[in-house]
Amino acid sequence: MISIIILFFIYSSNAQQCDQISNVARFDCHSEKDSTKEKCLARNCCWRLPIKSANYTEKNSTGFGFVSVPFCYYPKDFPTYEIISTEITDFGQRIQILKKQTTYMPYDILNLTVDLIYETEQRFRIRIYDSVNKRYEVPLQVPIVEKKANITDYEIKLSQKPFAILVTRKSTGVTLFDSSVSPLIFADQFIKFSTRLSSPLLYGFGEHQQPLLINVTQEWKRLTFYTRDFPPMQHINLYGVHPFHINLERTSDNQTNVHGQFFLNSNAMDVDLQPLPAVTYTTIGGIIDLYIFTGPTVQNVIQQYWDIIGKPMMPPFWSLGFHLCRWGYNKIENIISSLERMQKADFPLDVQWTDIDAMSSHLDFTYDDEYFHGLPEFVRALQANGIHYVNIIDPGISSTQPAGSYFPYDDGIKRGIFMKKFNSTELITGKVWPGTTVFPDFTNPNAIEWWTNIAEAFHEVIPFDGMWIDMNEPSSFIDGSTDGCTDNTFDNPPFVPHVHGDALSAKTLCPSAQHYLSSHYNLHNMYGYFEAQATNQALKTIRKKRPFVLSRSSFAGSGQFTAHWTGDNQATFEDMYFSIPAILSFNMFGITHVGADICGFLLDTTEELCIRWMQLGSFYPFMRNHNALGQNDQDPASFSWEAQQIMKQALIMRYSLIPFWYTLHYEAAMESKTIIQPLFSEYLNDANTYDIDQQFLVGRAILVSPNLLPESDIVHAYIPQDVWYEFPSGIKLNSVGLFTDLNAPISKINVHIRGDFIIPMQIPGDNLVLGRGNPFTLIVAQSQLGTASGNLYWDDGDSIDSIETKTYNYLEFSLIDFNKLTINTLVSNYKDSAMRLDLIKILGVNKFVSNVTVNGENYSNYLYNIPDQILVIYALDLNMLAQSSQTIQWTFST
Ligand code: MIG
Repeated sequence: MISIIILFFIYSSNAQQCDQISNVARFDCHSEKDSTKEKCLARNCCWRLPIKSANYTEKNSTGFGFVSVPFCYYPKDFPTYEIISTEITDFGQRIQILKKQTTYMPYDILNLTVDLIYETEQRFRIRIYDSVNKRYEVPLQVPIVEKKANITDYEIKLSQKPFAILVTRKSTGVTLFDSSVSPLIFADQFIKFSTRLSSPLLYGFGEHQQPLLINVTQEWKRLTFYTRDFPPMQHINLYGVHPFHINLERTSDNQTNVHGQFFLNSNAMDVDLQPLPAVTYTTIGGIIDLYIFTGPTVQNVIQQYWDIIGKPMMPPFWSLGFHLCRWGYNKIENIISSLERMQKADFPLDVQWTDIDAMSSHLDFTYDDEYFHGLPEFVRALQANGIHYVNIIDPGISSTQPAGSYFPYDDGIKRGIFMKKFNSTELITGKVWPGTTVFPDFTNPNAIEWWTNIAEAFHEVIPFDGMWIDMNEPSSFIDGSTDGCTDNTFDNPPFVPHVHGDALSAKTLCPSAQHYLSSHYNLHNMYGYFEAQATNQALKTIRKKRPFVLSRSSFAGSGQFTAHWTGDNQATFEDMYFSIPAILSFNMFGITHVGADICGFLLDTTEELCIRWMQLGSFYPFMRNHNALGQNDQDPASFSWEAQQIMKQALIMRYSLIPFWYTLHYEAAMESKTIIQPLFSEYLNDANTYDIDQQFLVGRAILVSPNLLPESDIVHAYIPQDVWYEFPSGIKLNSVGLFTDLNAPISKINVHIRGDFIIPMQIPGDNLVLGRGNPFTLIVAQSQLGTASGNLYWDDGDSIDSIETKTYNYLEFSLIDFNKLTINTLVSNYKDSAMRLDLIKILGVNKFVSNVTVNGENYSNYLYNIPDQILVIYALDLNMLAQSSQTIQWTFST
C-alpha cells in the first residue's frame, strides 16, 4: 500500500518533466526485456504510451532487435552529474564531475574525472573514469597524446549543470557530439550515455548482418556487441566487435562532410539508435573512452581511426589468389579428385585448405593418418607446384587425452597458460569438437611461446603455409563450462545487453573465468584479437615469412594480424548480397583482407548461384570457396562445362588484376586506404550513392556491379557521374549519372574502369607463384582532360619486412595531355629481372593515332581501334625498371 502511494507521488511530480518529451527524444530507461510500468516507475522514470502521430507506427517492441519508441524513459530532471571543477592541462582539459545521489543501478560511481584530449587537428578523445579507483581499460596500444593540438577542426563546449559535452565542427557549426540529450549513468557494471547524431545516416557498427547504410530516419534500432558463434542473421551479435561508425553531415549548400566515432570499450554492450537522431551506448564495464574523427572525407576518417587501432597487415602475395576449401572432404582421396578435376579443367588455384575432418579425433595439431593418410607428402607435392596449404586450428585444447600423450595440453599445463575459473587455480573447461577442452589464455605472455612451439612441432610434420583460427569467440557447445558458472556479479551482472541466447555465457565461457590480464567478462570480445596476434607472431617465427592468418572472431585492430571471413553464411542469393555490406564494413574496420564463403557454406548451392558468387567473389579481397559438412561439392570443376567456362572467365579477371590488388594492399598498410569501398566514399555529395551496397569499388578505380538476383539477366545499377569504361572491352559508357539496367546474362559480371586511373595488370599463370614472372600490362583509362594515373607496388611477395626495409619496387604511371604516358620508378630495391611491360591499352582515344614513340624511338607495334577508341601498344617487352623514367608518346593525325 505504502509503495503504491510513493510511486504515485513520484509519477505525478514528474508529469511535467515527462510530458514535454517527444517520441524521438525519449531515451530508454528500461531496455531490459521485462519492462513494466512498475519497474519503470521504481527507477523514477516516465511511463507513457508513445504519442500518436503521423510517423509513429506501432511495432512489437519486445522482439529481438525490433525496438521502437520506449514506454519507459528518463524525465528531463533525472539525476545526473554536474561539474565541480575544471582545469586547463597540457593535453586539453580535466574536469571533475559529481552526482549527488545514486540512481537505479547498484554501485553508482559519484565522483568522475573527464579528460578532454585535443589529440590532433582532426582527432579528439573523451575519457570519463572513476576519480578514485582504477578500472579496467581496453589493452590496445593506442597513442598517448600529452600535448594539445593547437589548431583544431572542432570546438568543445561544456554544460555545467547538468554536465554535458558539446562538440561542433568549426567550419560548418554542425553538431558532432552532444551528450545533453540524456543523463549520463556511470555505475560499476552499467555505463550509459547518449549523443545526438549529425544525421540519421550511419555506417559501421559491426559485426552485424545488415545493409551498409544504417538509416534511422524513421526507425529505432538496437545493435548488440558481444562476440558470438552464430550463422549471420540480422539483429544478432556476431563473431566480431567493432564499435565504430561513420556519420554523414549534410549542410544546406549540399556539401557533405563525415565524421567518425569509436567507442574504445571491450565489454558487452548495446548500441541504441533513434530518429532524434541519437545514439546511446550501454556497456557493462570499463570506462568511457571515446574518439571523434572529424574527417572530413570518408578516407580521412578511416585514416584517423586506423591511427588509433593500427593499420592492416600486408598479406603474402599468394593469399590474393583463389582458395579452395571444404568441411567434409572426409578423406584425402576427395581432395585429390577435386584437385585433379580443377587442374584438368585448367582452373587457377593458389591455396588448398583442410578443415577439422582432417584432424585425428578433432585434436588440434594432428592429422588423421587413416582417412588422410599421406597428407604430409601430399602437402609437399602441392607446394612443389606453387600451391600453398592452410589448415584449421580451434582454440579448445582437449584435456582428456591420456597423460603424456598430447603435447599441446601437457606443455600448456606446464606453462600455466590455460584459462582459470574465478578466483581459483582450477582450469575452466568447455566442450568443443574434441570433447572436453581447456582454453588457452592468449593474453598471457607465456602463451605465445607455447603456441609457437606446438605449432612448430606440427609444422615439422605438415609444413602449412598459413593458419585458419576458427571458433575463437570463443565458442563452446555448452553454456559457461562443464561445471556451470558462479552466481557472482560477473556471471550475473545487474544488466545484460541484448545478446543472442540472453546470457553472457550462452555457448561460450563463464564471464567470471580468469585471464592473465583481467576477467573474461572484460576480455571476451578480444579473445580472437589476442589469438590472432599470437598466431601471426608464431607464423613469423616458424616460417620466417610473411604470415597469413584467417580469423573468424575479431576486434578493433585485428586487421594488423589477420584476414577475416564472414562465417557460416547460407547458399542463398540473400546471403550473397549481405556479403557486400559485410566486406565493405570490414574494410572500414581495418580488416581489409576479407571475404565470404563463396557459393555459400550452409545448404546446397545451385549452379546459377555458384556462378554468380564466383563472379562476385573474384572481386572480394579474400577469395575462398568453402562449403559445409554434408553439402554437395561446389568447387568450380564440379559443375557443367558451361558453368566452368564462366567461372574460369571470372577467375582470369581476378588473376589478371592481381598487381592492382597487391598495390592496394600496400596502400592500405602504408597509407591507411581501404581496399574496397562503397560508392558514397568517392561520391560524397551525391545522395544517390548513400544506400548503395549492391555495387562497390575496388580501390578507387574499378566499379563492380554484380547480378545478385536469381533468373535475371539485367542488373539495376547506379553509374556515378564520371567517365567509365567497360572492363575488359574498354568501351566507353555513354549514360552516366543515373540508375540504369545493365545487361547481365549469366555469363557476365559488370565491371567498369573509372576515367583518370591507370590499372597495372599481369598475364595470369596457373597460380600466382607460377605466374610471377609473366609480363605486365597497363590499362590507361583517360579522363575528360586526357589525364590518368596509377601505381604499382611489387616485392618478392613473402618477406616479412619488405616494406620496412624498402625491399620493393614502386612505380608511378601518369598520362598527361592526352598523349604522353610516363613510367617513373620511385623505388627499385627489389631486383626482379622479370618486370617486363608487354602491352598498354589506352581507353577513350578519340582521334586517329598516326605515330607512337617509346623513349623517343619510333615504335610500330600499335593498333588504333576506331569504333572503340582504343589505342593498343603491343609486344613492347619493355623492362619497367630500366631507367628511372620512361616515356611513351603518340601523335594524332591532323
Ligand atoms: O562448428 O570447422 O565457421 O567455416 O567449416 C563448426 C568446421 C566449426 C565453423 C566455421 C566453418 C568451419 C566449421 N566450423
